[in-house]
Amino acid sequence: MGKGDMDHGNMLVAGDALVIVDVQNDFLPEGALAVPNGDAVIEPLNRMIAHFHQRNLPVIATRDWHPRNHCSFSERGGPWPPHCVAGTIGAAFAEALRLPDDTLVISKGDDPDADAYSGFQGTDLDARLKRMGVQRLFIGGLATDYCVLYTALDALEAGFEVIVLHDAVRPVEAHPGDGERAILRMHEAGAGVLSTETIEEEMA
Ligand code: VGL
Ligand code: ZN
Repeated sequence: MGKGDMDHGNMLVAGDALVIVDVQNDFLPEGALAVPNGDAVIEPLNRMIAHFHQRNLPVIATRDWHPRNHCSFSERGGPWPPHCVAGTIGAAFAEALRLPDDTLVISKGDDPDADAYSGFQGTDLDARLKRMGVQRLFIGGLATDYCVLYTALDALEAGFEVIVLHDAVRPVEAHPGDGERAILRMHEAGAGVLSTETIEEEMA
């Protein structure tokens, strides 16, 4: 069985963890950096959160957590409007996202002079996951073509198996097709790509 063509008969077992990427108000419709239909990820993610929580498997939530003068903001010549400034409502997790109380929250992008799309960049996520015995990550959230993409690629690089939750991600699509290209890149790098419904059908 090649990497990426995993056995679906072992869904949600010890060693699995759910990683929810940047489901924050600023990335939802009406937010400062709205991802089209970004709120559509919440319902499938809430279902996955419930499945992981029921099985006592770890739930991790990353958040974009920028200082006001972050280098990715347009006023500093960066590509984005100001967004997810640490401590603001825009940086808060979506109200409708039902994160368990023991969710491991990973903040990233807090260095004013470095962009950090990946939840592994400048954080202790790798070490913490390995200490918890995590081997496989189920990844969903925002945005497919930035933080989900780089988090998944770094996870593979760090030796984790990765399954991207296809119906629980949405792209910014600064360029049309970026979302599907990102899915393809993750798949080519070794990630499995599955819908949450397929996972539910395959669950023990
Ligand atoms: C993101 C753009 C800028 C993301 C973060 O979470 O995908 N995108 N900062
Ligand atoms: Zn950002």
